[in-house]
Amino acid sequence: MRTNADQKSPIAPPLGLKILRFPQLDSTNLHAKRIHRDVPEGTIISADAQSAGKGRLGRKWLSEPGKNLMFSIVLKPTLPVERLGLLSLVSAIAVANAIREGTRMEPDCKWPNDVLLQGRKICGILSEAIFDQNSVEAVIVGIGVNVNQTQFPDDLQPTAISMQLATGRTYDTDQVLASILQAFQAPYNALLAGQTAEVVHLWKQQTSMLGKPVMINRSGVEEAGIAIDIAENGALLVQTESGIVPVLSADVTLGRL
Ligand code: BT5
Repeated sequence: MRTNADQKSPIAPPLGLKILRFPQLDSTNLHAKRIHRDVPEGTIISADAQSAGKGRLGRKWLSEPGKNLMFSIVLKPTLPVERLGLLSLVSAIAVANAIREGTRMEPDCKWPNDVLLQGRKICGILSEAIFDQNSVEAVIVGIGVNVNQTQFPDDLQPTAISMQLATGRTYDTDQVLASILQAFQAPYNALLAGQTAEVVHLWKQQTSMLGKPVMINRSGVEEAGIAIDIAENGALLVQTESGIVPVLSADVTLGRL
């Protein structure tokens, strides 16, 4: 099964030609899902505040109004469904590049959908595919980046960081967005052109988690292992007592065995 029309070019139009910016939304992903049919590929839905920011698995994304980036990219890729998971890696590569450019520090991609700085979460990514019968109509890639927030709720304070907290500088969120969109284009085109190994390679250059112990939690079932590699479909390969397990969707905790 492929997404969209097979005759489409494997080169995506430039992202962000259309940016819809809102002072407040429930969630940029929810809004993108409401309007994706009426907007071209690459449209950005951005909000200064979200009243129902979403993480994965029903979790919440909390972001101080006016300080950070919260946006969704409407993608309409021509891709085999089994490669959709690579879009999270493409997004993480783009965000990591923009954070490196802005902070001159080394970010660290954490599979499947986080970017860390100094061991703390600076970005979360929520990719959601919209299916029309048995084909994919669009993929909404939601990205939250902590840019200028310096105080987090008590339970997040030890695990969250922002660009400003890391460097002491304030950042122009529009510039950070432009930098992410620019960095998105090349790995996204590589993915559309079938160069999945290139996408995986770019992601692996920006992670420290391979070779390290991880605890994977799949639907409440925990298993310990060593993260050894990323497969060409974006799955995390984990060496466990029962062999090498390809993990396509899970929560991963670093450093426990
Ligand atoms: C994610 O989920 O990390 C995906 C977050 C995606 C947010 C963007 S914002 C724009 C777009 N519109 C949306 O509604 N969502 C997307 P997950 O891996 O489930 O992580 C969620 C967890 O991260 C929460 O349970 C908290 O522990 C933590 N968290 C919440 N807000 C955070 C923040 N600002 N910084 C760091 N950690 C945070």
